[in-house]
Amino acid sequence: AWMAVGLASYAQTNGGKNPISQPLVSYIYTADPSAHVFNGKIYIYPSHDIDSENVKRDDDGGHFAMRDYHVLSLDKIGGAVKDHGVALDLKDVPWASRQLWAPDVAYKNGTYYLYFPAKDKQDIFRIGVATSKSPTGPFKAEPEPIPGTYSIDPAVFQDTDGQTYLYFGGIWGGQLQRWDANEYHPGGALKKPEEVAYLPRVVRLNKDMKTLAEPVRELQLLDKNGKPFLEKDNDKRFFEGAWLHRYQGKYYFSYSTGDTHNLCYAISDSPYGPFTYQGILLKPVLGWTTHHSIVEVNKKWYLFYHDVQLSGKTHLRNVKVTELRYNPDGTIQTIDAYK
Ligand code: FUB
Repeated sequence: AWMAVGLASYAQTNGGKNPISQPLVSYIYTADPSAHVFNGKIYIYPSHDIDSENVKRDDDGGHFAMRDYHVLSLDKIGGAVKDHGVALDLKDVPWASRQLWAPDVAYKNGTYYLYFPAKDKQDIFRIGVATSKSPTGPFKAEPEPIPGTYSIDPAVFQDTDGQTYLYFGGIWGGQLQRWDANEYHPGGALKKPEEVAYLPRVVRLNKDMKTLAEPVRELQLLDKNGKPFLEKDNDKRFFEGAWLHRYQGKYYFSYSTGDTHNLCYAISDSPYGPFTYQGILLKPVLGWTTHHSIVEVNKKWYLFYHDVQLSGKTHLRNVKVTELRYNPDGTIQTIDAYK
């Protein structure tokens, strides 16, 4: 069963200028939209934000206390949005204790795989997987997280040769600073301004889609001179929210810079990188976080993201979509969501 959300359109006009995106759903709060097209239909896998006024605020995003996932679907961009109800509940994830953060989904051989981060019983972020025969769930979680995974924000990319890659990581509340060479160091600190910034992670999945095929690697993210970013380059360095898409044979890695609120992107000839920084794809939006996905629908490209237009509160977000345009040389035109 699904509920019609009943939003007439995704965009309103700005005095005859470009369309300004409107929240896709307004009766629940949603964030971190991972969008996919399955069988010609658009499915969005967002976080489901809840009012957590009674959850103690900490510096690690503890008030992002999400407890379930809902799947949204649309027949076309601008069409009515359906909410398919609870697809996975925290209480049905045997290993998890709290904070169902940004998920993603992949399809293979008749099964949909939902990848999601949550804190385990030791309060360490891990990445789990849950499966369903339907893109809208309900999903059944595996009893344990994917062995060898850590931190947050899984994004799954399936290449044209059939290989599947998992991108993940997030610093600060996402705990990436606690992991060095895939080993856990509880005291791991954020980098100092002159130090080389933390790097996102990439790993190939096995054909079973539930286990890692190799040790997790650091994804090399370099500036145009081939140099890694320092922590003080925080308007460009990786913070969280990885996404990978392919366009005209090149691999595009995009991500959030967190405390400076940009979405940036980098290009490579390989899904493993090294990726060369290109620029900003989305300027800062209302709220502290934004988190995105990029997907092709009927030969046009779209950016799904969130802001806090409806609530004005950083932890109560709403997902949106806007068109993404490439230049002839393959670079992406920077989006200002409010112009
Ligand atoms: O939604 C919780 C966290 O906030 C996500 O995992 C991050 O990417 C940020 O959007």
